[in-house]
Amino acid sequence: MGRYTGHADAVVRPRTTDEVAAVVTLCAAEGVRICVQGGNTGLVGGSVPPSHPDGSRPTILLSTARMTDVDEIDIVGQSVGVQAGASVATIDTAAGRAGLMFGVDLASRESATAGGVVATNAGGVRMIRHGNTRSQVLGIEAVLADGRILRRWSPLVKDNVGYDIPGLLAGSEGTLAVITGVLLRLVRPATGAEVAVIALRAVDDATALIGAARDAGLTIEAAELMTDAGVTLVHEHGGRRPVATAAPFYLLLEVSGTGGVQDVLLGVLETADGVLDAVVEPGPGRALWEVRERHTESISRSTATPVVKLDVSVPIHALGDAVADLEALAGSRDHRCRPILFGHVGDGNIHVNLLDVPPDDADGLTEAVFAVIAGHGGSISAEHGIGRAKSAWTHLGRSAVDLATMRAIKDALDPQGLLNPGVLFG
Ligand code: 2HG
Ligand code: ZN
Repeated sequence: MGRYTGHADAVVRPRTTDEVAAVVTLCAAEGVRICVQGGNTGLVGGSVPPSHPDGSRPTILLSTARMTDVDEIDIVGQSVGVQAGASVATIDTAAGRAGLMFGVDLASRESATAGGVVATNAGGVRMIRHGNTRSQVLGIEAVLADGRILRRWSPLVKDNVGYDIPGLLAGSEGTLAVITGVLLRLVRPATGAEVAVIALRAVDDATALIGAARDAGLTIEAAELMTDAGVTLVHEHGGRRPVATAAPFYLLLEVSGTGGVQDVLLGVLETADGVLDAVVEPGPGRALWEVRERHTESISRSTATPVVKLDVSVPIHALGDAVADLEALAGSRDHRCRPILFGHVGDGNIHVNLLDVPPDDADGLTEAVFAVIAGHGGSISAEHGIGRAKSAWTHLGRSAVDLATMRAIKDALDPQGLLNPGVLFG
């Protein structure tokens, strides 16, 4: 993104949990701060060390790049234990060899790591079907801020003894412990999947179509919204236009079911409102997915100033109005920039990307977007987390008591404030 820079006095690349524990023990004794980095694909600056003003404590970058082991798949129990640095693609490939899959998928799958997606509770394109990363975590191994190793590692589906520590570390953004390993739930891949890109007149046509597909008995595997501006930008960077007819909005819909999925899907498309054109591709539909997955990179290559990237969500019934308000805001006299909106429409999640924003207007524009989202009862962070990008605005998403509770947990687990300083709490 070209937005975040920082300083590390050293980089350590441990291979084992014991090595991580040894490093953290030393850091705790010497008051050294630790920024953990997995694939470094996060979009809120959470894996970039802080800058280094005079007199600040030394910081190390702890990279999980060498912690890439993937255990043997437990086919009956549908789970796998992995080290934190194993990539999402590696885990999914290993699961695939056993006839299973990892329920989390995202465009950065080749680089994003297990530790990173758990630490950020990543959402991704399969969330509508299998839930977020937190729901895939059966067990966790982590090094606490004092160097002790915490291991809750049970494949039991039912195990109700006290606090949900794996659930707490999921989404903790490196602020509570260093995640070194994860025991992940695996899921069964869809049968008979079909992928369609549908050119649509309006956002509300997309949500109605998703409902109609469900009513027709189809299972929604993914539902992604794109705009003409986004598709055109990807096309300018070498991507294919998915549908011949240009339209204000496009819905990428992946559905599955038992028998005759394509016929059922075509029936839904024929009767749905606002459909201007559509193309259907059986199987994994990689060619159709390409245009969606190339959005982030095409955006980064097209903006004159660092992109203002805001990952927000609104109730599904408010999506159409929220998108209209955001586009109007970007074109208003007060804030001139180029908006590219896309995202996981089935989850009410819009990725607001604002290009060519004058640097002195980045914060003002961010606040204006958050005001629109608040007006529709939405969230300032749908799936990317808080990181450094949004730490000044957590009060817009959580009450004072809620924030104080988070702070109390942080202080209890990391009393010296060594783990990922500047992230989440600012
Ligand atoms: C995606 O859905 C990612 O592709 C990135 O969450 C979103 O670049 C973005 O705004
Ligand atoms: Zn996303």
